[in-house]
Amino acid sequence: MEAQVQIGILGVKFTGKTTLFNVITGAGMPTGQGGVDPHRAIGKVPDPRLDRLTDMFNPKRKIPTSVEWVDIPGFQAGAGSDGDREATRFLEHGRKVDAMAQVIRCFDGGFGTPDPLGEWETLSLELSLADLQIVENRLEKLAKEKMRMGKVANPLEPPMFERFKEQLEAEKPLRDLELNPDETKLASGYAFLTAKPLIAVFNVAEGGEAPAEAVQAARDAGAEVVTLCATMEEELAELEEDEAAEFLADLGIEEPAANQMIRASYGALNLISFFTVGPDECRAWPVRRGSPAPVAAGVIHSDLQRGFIRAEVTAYEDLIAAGNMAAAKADNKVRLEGKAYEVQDGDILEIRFSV
Ligand SMILES: Nc1nc2c(ncn2[C@@H]2O[C@H](COP(=O)(O)OP(=O)(O)OP(=O)(O)O)[C@@H](O)[C@H]2O)c(=O)[nH]1
Ligand SMILES: [Mg+2]
Repeated sequence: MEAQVQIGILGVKFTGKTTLFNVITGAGMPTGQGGVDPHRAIGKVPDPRLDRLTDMFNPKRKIPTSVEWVDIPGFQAGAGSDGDREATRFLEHGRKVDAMAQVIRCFDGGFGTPDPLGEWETLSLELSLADLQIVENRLEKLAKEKMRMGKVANPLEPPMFERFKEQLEAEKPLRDLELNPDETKLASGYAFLTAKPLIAVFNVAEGGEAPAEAVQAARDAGAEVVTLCATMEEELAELEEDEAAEFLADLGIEEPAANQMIRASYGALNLISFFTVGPDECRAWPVRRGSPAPVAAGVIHSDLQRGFIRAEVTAYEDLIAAGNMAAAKADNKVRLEGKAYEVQDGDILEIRFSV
């Protein structure tokens, strides 16, 4: 099965990326040895609401949303600027994912004094330089085009790329810029790294804390922030469920790493979940917050978007309160919504369509 969302795990060498990847996916890849190619694994997104719906409808299949995690080998500082192919490979992998999670070392582990703020700034700089190079190339091409033809094909482009250049030269990410829909479309073709949603993962020593200034820097750049201890969670994964819960509580950890990572990813990507239910399957689907019903229908199948007529919508809480779908209908909790309806987190949808 194809995952609907791809998250890249990246950062400086030896920060615990593969350890975290193993914790999240159970993939059991060797740690402490770098490598050249990324590891990939699909992780299911746990959602107690889907469990509850499955209990109610007793379907043949329960299908949670899935995320593909891509564990990208670490990079060394200064990699992007010297044009070294090997060293900049992580940038290419980064371009292909929907969001990036930067793992930052806050533990010693024999690798020397941690420098979380330094690591954060180093990656930001690498990403900015890579984007700047694309922007400058584009501006150069546009200038030539203007010289040759007397004008550029798309007059939107020169001012937009000039703005991008200014932003990047001021060491600010492109995600901070407000773009109009035409510009958004234009920019999306370039897969700019600093425009991608970002998660800062502070990998701390057992009981440790992420330094406030590094957390602030990440927040200022619009990143979601996660703090965890990857090696401890690795041990946790070997325990039985109730033992693990006790261990978590003892350590004052509210949420295991995998859930934190998924929640942060959904936050960074601005995703919500909606559900489809029935005797065959109960299934969770991701969609961008603020999406109208036909777009959500399109996540299920393009035919459903193309032929969208109406959506039957029941809020998860209403269905649970009513006890079953028939009772929810009798309570007028099953609404008929049209094309403009904005899908809400937890909505249960039944799409009426005709193609
Ligand atoms: N003390 C401590 N060690 C850790 C922690 N997380 C990872 N390590 C150790 O750090 C070493 C490197 O971990 P990896 O997960 O391989 O690091 P990586 O970021 O994938 O490294 P590259 O792929 O080479 O960039 C391993 O020996 C881990 O056991 C942690 O939270 N605390
Ligand atoms: Mg690794």
